[in-house]
Amino acid sequence: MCIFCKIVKGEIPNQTILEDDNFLAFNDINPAKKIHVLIIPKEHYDSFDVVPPKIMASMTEFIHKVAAKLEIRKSGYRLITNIGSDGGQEVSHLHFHLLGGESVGRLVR
Ligand code: IU
Repeated sequence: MCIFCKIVKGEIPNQTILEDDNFLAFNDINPAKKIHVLIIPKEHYDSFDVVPPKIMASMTEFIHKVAAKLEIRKSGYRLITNIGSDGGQEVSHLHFHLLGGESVGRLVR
């Protein structure tokens, strides 16, 4: 079982920000910014590349709720998902990095 599936099952502890029946948001163990939250579907999908669009629609709603709870919708944030080896993905369970709480700078020049 993958590490994020173990987190979903409660076998590995996490600092939960928000949870519902289908999604979980928790603090990254190695934060890159003041706010660094990972948002995952509880069901396992290897990456964004294989997630059904219907799941993404409800995941979008959940991500909005996470950003609202963190009170960063006005100040802004960055949302990233890495896909596969060239994309720099280390954990093969779809996750979005939500980064904020400070300026995250420019990603592409
Ligand atoms: P990536 O997109 O797959 O490269 O990102 C994986 C992230 O998961 C990375 O930021 C790790 O710090 C984070 N992480 C975690 O929060 N808890 C864990 O048990 C493991 C990785 I393994």
